[in-house]
Parts: sequence; structure tokens; C-alpha cells
Amino acid sequence: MLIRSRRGFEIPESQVTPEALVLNRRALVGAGAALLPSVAFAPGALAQSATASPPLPAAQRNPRYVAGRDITSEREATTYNNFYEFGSSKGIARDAARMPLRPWTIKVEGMVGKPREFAIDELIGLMPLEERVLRLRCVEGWSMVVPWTGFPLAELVKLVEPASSARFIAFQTAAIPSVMPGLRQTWYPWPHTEGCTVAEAMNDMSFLAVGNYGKPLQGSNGAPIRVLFPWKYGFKSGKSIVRITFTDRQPATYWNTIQPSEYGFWANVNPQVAHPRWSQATERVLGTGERVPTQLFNGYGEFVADLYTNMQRERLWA
Ligand SMILES: Nc1nc2c(c(=O)[nH]1)N[C@H]1C(S)=C(S)[C@@H](COP(=O)(O)O)O[C@H]1N2
Ligand SMILES: [Mo]
Repeated sequence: MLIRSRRGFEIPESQVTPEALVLNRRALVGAGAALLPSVAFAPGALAQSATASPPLPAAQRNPRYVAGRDITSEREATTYNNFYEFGSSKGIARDAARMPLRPWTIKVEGMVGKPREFAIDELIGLMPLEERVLRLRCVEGWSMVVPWTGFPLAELVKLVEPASSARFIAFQTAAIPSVMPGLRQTWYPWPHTEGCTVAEAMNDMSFLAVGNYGKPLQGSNGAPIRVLFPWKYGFKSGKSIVRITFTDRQPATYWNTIQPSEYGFWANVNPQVAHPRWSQATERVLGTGERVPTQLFNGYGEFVADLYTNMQRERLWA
């Protein structure tokens, strides 16, 4: 544990997992948690199994959102990940591929007129699938461009008829101890929960992704369904969702609970507001060796800035 902890302090800023730093400090005082032994990965093994995702229906690309950069290679996007349920390294893809993806149910509940439990394939069948090529900017200072398949979160919201008093939505990630060694790190607030307002959810940019690169999502990217808020830092985009709860109170969220001084609830991308431990002015574009200026709202201000016009007193930037 000590070796893992030290690593975070010693490697250069550009290589570090900043989110890990905070927790690794706590790990020093917490119990040392052993990782599960890693199991040999048989490529294709899951594809044959009854617990894997079936192919997705075809989806047309939505021309409204243009990334303006090359699409990141599929290999890079599916193998360089943050998914702390599997540990704090970027190389969790093999372990995440062991996640059983079927059956998978998503409960939608709380302050809604029509609470509902969906089998994932039922939900995919009900929703209008499309492809969106989107930039994703991690708070750590790297970014990528991914073609996602999915549907607007608003479509699901409409289906369950939220009460007018519901103001927030919480997204809960699966917690499966048999395949997620990270859950043994009990100082993290499991299960992972993220949140947004109902108004944000109704914005067309809020997206539920079930695939990328024309295929069902891999475990590493949050299979079988994950949320995406492309104008916010990546940590808001919760993976492997099992529960969506409508509430009248701002939900406690993962990084905001861990370190509220560094990770806000809103976490809108802003190059002018530095993280307390590093600048957010530029980002490293994965797979290119390039560093480019970071854009306000990750370049999506024309679609989302209206959401925040009367919120000058809120801490909108992480
Ligand atoms: N459940 C869960 N969701 C999560 C995370 C996580 O650790 N657990 N990491 C977040 C962070 S920090 C980022 S940058 C994105 C990364 O998504 P990707 O691996 O698909 O690129 O997922 C987010 N969603
Ligand atoms: Mo991130």
C-alpha cells in the first residue's frame, strides 16, 4: 500500500492520477487493502457468454455535435480509463471485462410519477439510439474524442414523469465485490454516485451511452450504460449505472464527498479556474502527444451555458 501511495506523489503532474493523490493520503492512515489476485484474461471469452452484451441496433451519427479533432483510437479509449471500482490505475480494462453485463437492471425511482425498473435491453429497445462524437475532458488534464452510441437522458426522464418538486437526479454505479477489487478500499464512498439537476438532464447534451465505436460498451468505459455530461469534467460521467433517483436535494457525489475543496458538484470545465494543485488551461490529447488549450464548458457553451445564467453565487467550476 505504501508503495502505491508513494507513486502518486513522485511521478510528474502530467502522469499522475490527481484524484488518487487525495485518497492515497487517506490510505496511509486507513487499513491497507489487498487487491484481488488478477485473473487471466481470455479475449473473446465473455463475448460468447450469456452475461455479455448483444450487438446494438444501428445508430445514425448526430451532426449537431462536431468534435473538431480526430477520434481517439478505440484501443486508447478502451484501455486508458478511470474506474476506481477496479482500482486507481488506468489499466483496469482486463479486470473490467469480467463484469457480468446480463442480466442488468436499471431502477428509476424517487420523485417520479412512474417509477420503473428496466432490463437494459428493454431500455435500449425503447430509446431512440444515435451516435455522437464527443470530447471528454478529465479533470486530471487529458482529453479524448469518442464516438458514443446512446440516447438523450431527457428521453428517459420524460418516460418516468418527474414530480415538479424533483430538482436533482442521482446516478448510482453497480457495486459488484466479486469483480471490483477497488471496493475493498473502504475509505472511498461506495457505491459511486454522481448527480445533476433535472434542468441539466433535460438539456440535449446530457447523454446515456450504451456503446462506443459502433459496439456495445466495454466494461472499462462503463458497460452496459453510463452517463455523459460532455461540458463537465469526466468525473461527473458515472459508469455502469444501476439506479437513477430523482430527489429535491442535491445528492452527495463521489469526488465532492472525497475532497469538496478540489471537486465541485457542478464541475463545469473552465480553463481559467485552476485545480488547487494544477492548471486547467491546457489538456493533453490522448494518443497524439499534443497539448491544446482547454475551452470553457469544454467547447460546448453554445448548448449549455444557459443552464447557469442565474447562478453567479454557485461554485460552478471544479
Ligand atoms: N463509477 C465510476 N464512474 C466513473 C469513474 C469511476 O472511477 N467510477 N471515473 C470517472 C472519471 S474521473 C472519468 S475521467 C471518466 C472516464 O471515462 P472513460 O474511462 O470511459 O474514458 O469516467 C468517470 N466515471
Ligand atoms: Mo477524470
